[in-house]
Amino acid sequence: LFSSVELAPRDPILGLNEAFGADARADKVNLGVGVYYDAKGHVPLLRAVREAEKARLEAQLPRGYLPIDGIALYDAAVQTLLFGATSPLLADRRVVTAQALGGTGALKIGADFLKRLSPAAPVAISNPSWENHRALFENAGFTVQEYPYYDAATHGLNLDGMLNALSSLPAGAIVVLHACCHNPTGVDLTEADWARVIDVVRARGLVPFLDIAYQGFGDGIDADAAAVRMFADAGVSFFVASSFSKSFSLYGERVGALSIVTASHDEAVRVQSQLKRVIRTNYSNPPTHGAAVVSAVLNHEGLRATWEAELGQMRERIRAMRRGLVERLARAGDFGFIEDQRGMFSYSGLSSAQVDRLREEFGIYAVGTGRICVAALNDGNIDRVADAIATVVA
Ligand code: PLP
Ligand code: TYF
Repeated sequence: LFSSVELAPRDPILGLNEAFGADARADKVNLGVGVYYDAKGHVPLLRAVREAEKARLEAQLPRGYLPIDGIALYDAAVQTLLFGATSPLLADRRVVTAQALGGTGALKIGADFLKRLSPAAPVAISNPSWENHRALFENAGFTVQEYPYYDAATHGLNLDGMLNALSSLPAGAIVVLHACCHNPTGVDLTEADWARVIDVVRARGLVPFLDIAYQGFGDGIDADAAAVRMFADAGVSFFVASSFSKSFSLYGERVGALSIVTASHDEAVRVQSQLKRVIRTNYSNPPTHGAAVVSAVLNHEGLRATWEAELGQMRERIRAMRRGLVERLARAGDFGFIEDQRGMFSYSGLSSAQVDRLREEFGIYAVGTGRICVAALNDGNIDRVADAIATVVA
């Protein structure tokens, strides 16, 4: 049966993790995978999470099935975080939200749903994008193309290239957009840039699919949702895949959501019924623990304040590391763009040969494209990392 099965290539990022694990050097540094580490180099267990988990454990709850679209209070909390508590879309009940298996699971059920709705639509993702975007939409049966995004010469956004490409897409094309903290570049659109993208989306009749996996890691919870809220105000129908993997440090619990903005409550009811059908045939219903914890935190004033403070500390620590790296690299060149980039990642501009040298000579692991996870830097490794980068770019 399996004699002709070929060996699949490793995920370039998760494969790097395996190589890092096997490296015996004590001073190795993993700047590969997109995970937030605290100042001591550990994946944090947030205090808000710990307190909510303790209460849940003590309550000794039964383990029944959740509804197909998850915990209702969780879905409502997701909507408030994304669209804002006073959004008229929520008052009009035009948004359908389903708890999903992380941001990845949200993209997957969104892609499957769209395939039923618009089977022939092309999908456009940014160049570059998170590797899984292409794979997820191709696996759902779509043809995936790219729109220009990153400008290597300026380490910034190629807005004209992006707008031109979007303007030439056919009506109904699906456009995957990183709402904030772009993975892998760290380069985001300004609100003025978003306004221009929204103009094209409206004029061409495109279908926006926003991916927001790092809300709160850029400039704050509300500031990072600016694009989502601008699309909401624009009166278009669109999709949002969101994740709490990073913002709650709950990677392995698989906590995310898909939200679909529709034109009316009547539409929302019909869309919800079809989305539930997609979920049923994928995994019946989602797991309880992670979403129950997030819901308990977001719906409790004290725990929510604790979480917001902890998220703020993570955000500020990343920004301090960006600043620290730029300062330490000043002798090797102008790396000021690293401080302008947002979220966990930076496209450092390092070549694949320089990334190889970092790994082989210094035990510092980065993605071959030059992407580094700034959230893996700390006071104990930043000098070594800066020295090593200065050496390989010299
Ligand atoms: N989308 C982007 C852009 C990401 O970087 C990630 C990160 O893993 C995800 C989605 C998926 O997140 P999750 O781990 O919640 O599936
Ligand atoms: O880009 C990253 O590093 C994170 C983690 O297949 C990740 O988004 C990487 C690859 C993958 C799943 C998650």
